[in-house]
Amino acid sequence: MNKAFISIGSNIGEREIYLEEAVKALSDREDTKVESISSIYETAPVGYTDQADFLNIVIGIETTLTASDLLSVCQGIEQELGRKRVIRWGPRTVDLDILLYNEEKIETESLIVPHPRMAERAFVLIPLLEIAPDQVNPLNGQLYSEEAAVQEEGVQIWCHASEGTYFKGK
Ligand code: X6L
Ligand code: MG
Ligand code: MG
Repeated sequence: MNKAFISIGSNIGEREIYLEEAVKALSDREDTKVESISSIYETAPVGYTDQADFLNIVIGIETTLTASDLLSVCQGIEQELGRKRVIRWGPRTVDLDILLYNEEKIETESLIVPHPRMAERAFVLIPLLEIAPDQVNPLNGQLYSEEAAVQEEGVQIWCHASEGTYFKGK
């Protein structure tokens, strides 16, 4: 069994529904178990800033899929949920990015793991550290929690993991 972490973001339409549908699509699979789900964070857009705020989460999964097959599955879910690639770094119904796959370093034409620059993105690191505070960066062996002071600006809790109608327990 392989352990992976996936960042999921949405900034079009019913953002929470897209997150929920993406998690459900993964958890419905025989080959994948969703082990942990962070709180939902509302986050200011990074990269291309002239777009709506995102909802972001990070999930931890166990899967028998290879990293390459997991990427295909994530891209299939994005397509199912209506993602259209219009502008680079632009608005999207849903985006699933593989952050980590075991403690492997992967560099192929289509996939780089750990996700490049994930350690600089608060909308990734804050939810990751919530569910995996002891996670080590496979590139340098350092704890993500100690690598850099996490800049929390632009990232706030939107729905706490322990609260409400969120998809925990469904
Ligand atoms: C210089 C140049 C500095 C580019 C930063 C950062 C580019 C992040 C792209 C960058 C640069 C990205 C999300 C987002 C995107 C998301 C929030 C990206 C790719 N996805 N902002 N921006 N949440 N809050 O999921 O991350 S586009
Ligand atoms: Mg992304
Ligand atoms: Mg992506």
